[in-house]
Amino acid sequence: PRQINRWPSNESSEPPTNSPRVLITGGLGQLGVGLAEMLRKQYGKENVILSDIRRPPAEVYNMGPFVYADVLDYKNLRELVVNNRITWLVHYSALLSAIGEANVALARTINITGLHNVLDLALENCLRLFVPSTIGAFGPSSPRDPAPDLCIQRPRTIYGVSKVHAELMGEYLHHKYGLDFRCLRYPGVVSAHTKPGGGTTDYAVQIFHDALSTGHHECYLRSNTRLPMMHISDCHRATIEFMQAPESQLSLRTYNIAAMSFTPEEVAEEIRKHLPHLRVTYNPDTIRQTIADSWPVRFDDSNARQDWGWKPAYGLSELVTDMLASIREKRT
Ligand code: AKB
Repeated sequence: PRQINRWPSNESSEPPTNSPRVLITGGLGQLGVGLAEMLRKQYGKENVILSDIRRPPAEVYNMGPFVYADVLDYKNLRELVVNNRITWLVHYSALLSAIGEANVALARTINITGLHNVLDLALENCLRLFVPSTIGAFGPSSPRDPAPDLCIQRPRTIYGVSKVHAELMGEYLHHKYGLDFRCLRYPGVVSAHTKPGGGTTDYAVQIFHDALSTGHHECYLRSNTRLPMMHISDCHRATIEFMQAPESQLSLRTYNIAAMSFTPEEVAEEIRKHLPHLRVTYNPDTIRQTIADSWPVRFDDSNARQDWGWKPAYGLSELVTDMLASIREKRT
């Protein structure tokens, strides 16, 4: 680490103001804008800064503060944290599973070097640091149904390897220096307003758009490939509730969170209750099918439920109803 500033060991080491000052990296991916929106409702618009290396659409500028931040540029990050009195850092910048396999060197740089930068920054500035992990942090030798929080993790993707590395580095720095590191393993996240980019679970978003546009979805996974999934608002709520949980309630620093598991055929069947003419054809692609086959089909999230009260609101039927309504609303 570049510099370590130790935390006082008691819980009075909360941020100095009532409201945290939050910086979100990789803010223009699938999750950043929605999380910022939810955090801003609780903590005020000015206390949540979204960042990315891309220029955002006008509506993102209008929603609240947006800044340029490159996770590979330590000085840029440090300047942002210091100048804006940041106390919480949400690190969403990463290359996902499928795109990572096509760009291994870049994935290694963004997902590992970028992580080292935010870990150092968090240590130096006593930040509470949230880093998402994923079902992708498990591999073919992990228990699949369900995968518990603690078990064998030998992922076969650079994305998975980088996420196991993140879990271990964060936990190590927590135990050695008291870093307030918090990590949730997300399932595939299903959202209407933002598209995922380069993941193995992306079909679970695309199928809704196809159902409402052409009525035909060509799926790159086999019909019976079961994966853990979650509605985006549950994902945001889990993240915020976990960030707000008192340290004394956390028996772990990395938790699985679950909501539902489904196969392409099951989600298609549920969509057909609203759109009976949906046609799905299956054309599995080797890379994504192999990745999906190595991931858990279900998460055991009993520790998250017990320690800090995690409970999802959306099951499959609620998710499908909401997705179709939200996409329709956006199109009109
Ligand atoms: C991906 O498919 O790569 C991501 C994930 C499950 O982490 N959505």
